[in-house]
Amino acid sequence: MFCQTDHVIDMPVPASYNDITQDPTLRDFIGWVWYEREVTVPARWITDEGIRVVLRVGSAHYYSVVWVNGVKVTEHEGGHLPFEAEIGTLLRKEPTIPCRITIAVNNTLTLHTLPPGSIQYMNDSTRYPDGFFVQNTNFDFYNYAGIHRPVLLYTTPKAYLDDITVVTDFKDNTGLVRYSVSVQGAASATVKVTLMDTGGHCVASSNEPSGVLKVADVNLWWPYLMHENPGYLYSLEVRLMATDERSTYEDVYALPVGIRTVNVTSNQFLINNKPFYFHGVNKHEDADIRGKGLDWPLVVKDFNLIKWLGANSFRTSHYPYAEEILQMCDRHGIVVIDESPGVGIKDIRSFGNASLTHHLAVMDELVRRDKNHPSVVMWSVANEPASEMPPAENYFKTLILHTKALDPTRPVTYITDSNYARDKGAPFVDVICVNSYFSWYHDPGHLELISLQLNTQFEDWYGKYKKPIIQSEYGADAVPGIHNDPPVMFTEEYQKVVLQNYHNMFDQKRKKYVIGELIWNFADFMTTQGITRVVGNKKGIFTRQRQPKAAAFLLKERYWKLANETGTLPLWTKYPCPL
Ligand code: BDP
Repeated sequence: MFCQTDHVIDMPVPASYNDITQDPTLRDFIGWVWYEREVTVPARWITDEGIRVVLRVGSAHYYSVVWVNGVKVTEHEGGHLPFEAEIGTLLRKEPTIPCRITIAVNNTLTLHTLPPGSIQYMNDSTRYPDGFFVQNTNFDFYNYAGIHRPVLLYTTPKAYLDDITVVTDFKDNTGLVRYSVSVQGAASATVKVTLMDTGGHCVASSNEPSGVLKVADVNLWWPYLMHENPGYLYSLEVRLMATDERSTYEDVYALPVGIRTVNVTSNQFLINNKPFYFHGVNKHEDADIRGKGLDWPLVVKDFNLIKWLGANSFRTSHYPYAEEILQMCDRHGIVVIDESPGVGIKDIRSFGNASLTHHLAVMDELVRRDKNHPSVVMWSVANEPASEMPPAENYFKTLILHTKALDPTRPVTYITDSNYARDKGAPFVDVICVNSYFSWYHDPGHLELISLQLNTQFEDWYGKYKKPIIQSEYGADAVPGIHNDPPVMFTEEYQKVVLQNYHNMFDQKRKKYVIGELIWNFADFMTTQGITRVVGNKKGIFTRQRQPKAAAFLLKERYWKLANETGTLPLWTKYPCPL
């Protein structure tokens, strides 16, 4: 039984709740918030017992409990991945009243959540009121909360397609699509799979729930700027038929399939056996007003900016992004390093069994969600953990081996800022990803040191591990419109010169073993308040409103030069449509 509270406000979904009102306590709120709405479902969903009704939450940050008509249907831990519950029986219990969906969401982070955090009570009553506490975290973005992605009701037949796994390969001109279909709710079923090209023509088919489809004259999936026609997607139509004593069920799912391979050597990253150089960005799900809520105009704007920049890739720093974004990457050929929310693991207590068990479960959810995206070419299990701490060795060995077992087809990494000699997890990764901020956090103001220090960084890591290296973050804050020549920190000029110095060294090393460069950051983003942040982190090459700073033009010039040198430009760049 629920009582209506006296303080109920309108709250959009999807959106973070923090920046929607003028209420400072809601902006910085820690604890439970409650969402509720009533929906009327089609009558057939109630009368037809052969229909499964599913409630799907795209993501809610951080811990969620879900009720339907006052009955608890599920709980979920973790802020960036979807979860579901079957609710058909509850609708049928009270068919005359609308369906009431209640979701309680708690954003508290503890030592065992991902990302971790801690609640600190301030007990000095001369300085703090009774019960005063703060949420401490070790990551540099605002802990936006609420229901961040769409909440959907959908139906399937009682016998349904539960999962599809696709792994692709090719030999000469023939594409190979290894697939397996998992079915639920039927003792026996027939499955028919048909692979269609973009013209809707069947190119291969089978009547088995698993097998290998052969595609003659295959159109491979290529990254943007590596091929004239990037992001080619076939469609795998999977059709399930099952019968029981009552009825016949038919479930159909169309999965976009990009046929491509990924391999890593000691100094190269290969897509379809050709060297791929990551020239891209790190992003955040972050914007004015909606915080981390999915926002289609913003998503499309960002893809336009990525393509304008000549970027071919991004990392989902520092958590899994909305699957709608990955679908866009598949279609546009934007390559993704898919990162777990393992950011800010700095406290030794966050390396224990409770944390590891949860981290493994998050990798299960992430791989299950994203395994079929051709754009995803590597998993990143964490960002800048305290990888020099002794427990990091066992933690990352377990985590990386687990992820490889879940998905043997993709390389696995984590992002380090640790010293090469002390890093405990590096032996287990396939690609070394290093973040460094020379002339910013180290030797601030000393631009002249970048090339020496960056050279040392690369030689040390490569010398010890003989694995390809991505510069997974580098950059400098620039407050837009602030200028100084000679460059000083926080000006647009300084940000540019930091980038130029890094680029000079990348150009020396990319012929050898450096396989990528990802700027920190694509756009300015919100952080917790602190003395080093002026309304957020300003390392974006675009402002938070997506306007370019001087560095954006520098990067654009470089990325298009790299594209011209290493890739094949898409047809539209040669024959642009008139605006
Ligand atoms: C890096 C972190 C990133 C921060 C960045 C910065 O990975 O999350 O935002 O530093 O301080 O170390 O700008």
